[in-house]
Amino acid sequence: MKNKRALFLTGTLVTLALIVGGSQLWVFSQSRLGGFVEPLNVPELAESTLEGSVRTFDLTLQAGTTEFVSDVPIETWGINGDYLAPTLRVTDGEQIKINVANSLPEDTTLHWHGLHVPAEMDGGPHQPIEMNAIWSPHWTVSQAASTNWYHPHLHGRSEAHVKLGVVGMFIVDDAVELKLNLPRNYGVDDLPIIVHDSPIGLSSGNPLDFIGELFGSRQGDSLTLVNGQHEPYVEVSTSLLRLRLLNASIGDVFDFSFDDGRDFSIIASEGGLFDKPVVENSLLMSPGERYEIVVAFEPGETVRLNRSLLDDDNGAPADSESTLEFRAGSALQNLGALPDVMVTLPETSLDNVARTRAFDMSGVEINGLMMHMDRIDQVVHAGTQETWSVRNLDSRELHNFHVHGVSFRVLSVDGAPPAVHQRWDKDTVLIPPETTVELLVTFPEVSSGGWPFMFHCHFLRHEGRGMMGQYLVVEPDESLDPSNHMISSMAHTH
Ligand SMILES: [Cu+2]
Repeated sequence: MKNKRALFLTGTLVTLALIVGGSQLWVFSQSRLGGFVEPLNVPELAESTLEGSVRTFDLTLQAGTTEFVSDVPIETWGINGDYLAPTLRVTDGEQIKINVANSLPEDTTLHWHGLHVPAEMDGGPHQPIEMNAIWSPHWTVSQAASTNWYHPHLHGRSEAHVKLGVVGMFIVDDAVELKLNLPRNYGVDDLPIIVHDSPIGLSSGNPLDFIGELFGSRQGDSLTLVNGQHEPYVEVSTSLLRLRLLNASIGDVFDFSFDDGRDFSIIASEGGLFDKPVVENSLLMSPGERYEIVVAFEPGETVRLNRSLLDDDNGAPADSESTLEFRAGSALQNLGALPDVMVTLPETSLDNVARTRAFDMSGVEINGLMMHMDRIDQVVHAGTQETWSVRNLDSRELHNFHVHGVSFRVLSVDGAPPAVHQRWDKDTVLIPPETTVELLVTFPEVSSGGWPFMFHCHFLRHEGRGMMGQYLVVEPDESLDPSNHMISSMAHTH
């Protein structure tokens, strides 16, 4: 099925005729893609069936094509479709099973980023799904209402598979969130906002980049897409809009703000709702991070969400551009005011810290090592807390740090308290050059059964080249010495 997702052409037209291979004639006109003429695509909620008390989802990973420019099909990958994936939505306490069929032309995996799952169900590099195979992880959802996501995590191939489009959102609901006066009408006043890269270099400025990419002759710049579109718009029908922001890019750090500089309320980070909304007018997000924000609108106004890119080399703000336009209707349904207090969260306490560990990130190494599938790097005891001190030793390169299977709290950034919106439960944190971030990590109550969890930089180019390590969660009476926990036999059985 052809997947129409045309990016509209605006501005000065440049008409190009290319003769390819002496026979095929390509003609198209373009100068700049986008232009806020296409309504925002909202990923569908994934359907599920009840098998007894188990909510079961069926996902098929598949290759297809998408027309980012009319009549120019580009190879994309998706789940239950040609590009991107449906939104999974589950409730705290429920038993779920996800049948993942791999119809892609390669082995892959599917990792539930942010979900607190048994290590065996995590979908990391040790749970490959071979071509034409079906993998069926299952677990009981046990975490607060939160915005999570899912994407491939095959060692060395995450970047390619994510860039081709295998990215979906994974929302957890719970009884506490349900009682609060928050927008939660999916697709109306509660929108998934997946910000990511175009699958190829759909250069926004130079048609030659785009054409070159089509024929594999050069690497153009990626465009920033929202839910798979460049510069779409949204019609707003309510006084408040909840945006579940996900930075699903392979290596961009976005600084989000609105073009009129308006304030918005940040209500949640990766681990769930804050105690109370935090008002800001900009928000920095590195790959893998999620924040939920609520924005207020006046009838009839038009506002754009802008993003600046932080330069990968030195962390300095680079170009700023609008990514999504909001058009408020002439009459808006009044959703009232956000609650002053949302949830009660345990204060951060260092009373029970069992151990402190240090992680030095540099180049594509952590503690001087690159990822090895058979090597356990760290062993922790189930149910304990540790402080992990993560240092970016590089003087120019940005990194970040993601830990599978857990949430953590950011204790400090170079010794200073983190920003207010960074102080609650997270699973991914930006680490600027020559900066140390101290984390309080709370490990699962049960051992990981010999299956490792990953910790890694979520700039996928770094991760894929080796900037990842593995930790095991073991019983309290087991050794913390990694050399006592060889996994070479397990790594090849699945
Ligand atoms: Cu990195």
